[in-house]
Amino acid sequence: MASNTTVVDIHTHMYPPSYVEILQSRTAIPLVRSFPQAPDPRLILLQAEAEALDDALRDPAAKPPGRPLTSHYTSLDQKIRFMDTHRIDVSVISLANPWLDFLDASQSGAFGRSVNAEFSDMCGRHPGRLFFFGTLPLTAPLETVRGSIGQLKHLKYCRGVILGTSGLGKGLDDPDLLPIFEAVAAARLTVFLHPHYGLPNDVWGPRAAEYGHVLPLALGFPMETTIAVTRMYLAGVFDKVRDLRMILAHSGGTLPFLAGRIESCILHDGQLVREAKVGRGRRTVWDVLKEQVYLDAVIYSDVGLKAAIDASGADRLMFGTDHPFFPPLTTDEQGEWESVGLNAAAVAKAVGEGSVEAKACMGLNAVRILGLREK
Ligand code: 5CU
Repeated sequence: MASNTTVVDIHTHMYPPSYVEILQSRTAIPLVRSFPQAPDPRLILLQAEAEALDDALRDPAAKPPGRPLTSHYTSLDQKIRFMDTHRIDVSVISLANPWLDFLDASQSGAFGRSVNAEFSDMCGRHPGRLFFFGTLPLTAPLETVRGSIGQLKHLKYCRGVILGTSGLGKGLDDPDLLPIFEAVAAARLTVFLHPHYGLPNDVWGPRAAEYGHVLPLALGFPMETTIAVTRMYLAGVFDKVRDLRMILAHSGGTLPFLAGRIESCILHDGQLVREAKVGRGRRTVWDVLKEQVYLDAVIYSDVGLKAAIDASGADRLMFGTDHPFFPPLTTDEQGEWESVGLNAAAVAKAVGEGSVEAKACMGLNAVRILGLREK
């Protein structure tokens, strides 16, 4: 990876031990469970893993569900070691999915406060090397969520909030979410939008179990992000909250590729035209992509990355690793990860190794956009 420039990883997760404890106490997904057929406890997160979980609970010879919960998910020392191995100068860490989405309203406010404090404390142990995106207790009452935004605004190393696509349960075009977007924007916190729910299991067909996690992760996650942001756009959220700034995970899902089609469908929609929603002065999806959206560079190929750069601009792309997900399967986890190398190589191939744009995407954009040099 580039050694003569600042490298910032803005897409890198952790589950602190207090969160793992909650997952260990659960009987429904998301959960952590040990199985006799696997050496490490298993982290089972996705609805697409439910059937494999049932199989493994019934039959000790069945393949273990989910993924191994290694120290890469939970240990701060391991995060720093990973950064050192990959010559990453700064990481903006975030709680991994599904955040606090599954917690009861009576629990989520207090737990959110403590997990945000835990992230803040981890950053404080490595000043200048670690920043974080906080987590909002979206199942709690609005005043509690507002309180959490107030907390995050004053935490020295916090640079935004990580958000899933479910919002308050009805998605991100829900009018009841507007006060939260407004409060986040007013606190100058950037939203890092990340998928978790994918698409309904039946989309993957009766042979899905033969294909591992490929379909939900490669296609379900990006489509989820694409749909969530398109719904926000159609509901006018970006116009209503002009100061809202969002980083979209996985280079915006398929948004850079599909923005033209979304635009054409809007222009040719009889209902929208009749309701005068397609008039002059309308900000297009392209405008929003260039003015209110940033994209991470977690797309593993220069082809997708070029589309992302064309859509949002090389000054709005930010490198990420998705650590601790996608570890190497056949080489030492303490060595270099192929998944990280693929994303770095995609940047070099898309804009030229060592170019001004490459330095921007690998780190300088993140420093500027997230204010990583601000005291
Ligand atoms: O492998 C996976 O399931 C995941 C996940 O759940 N979240 C993520 O950010 N990347 C991969």
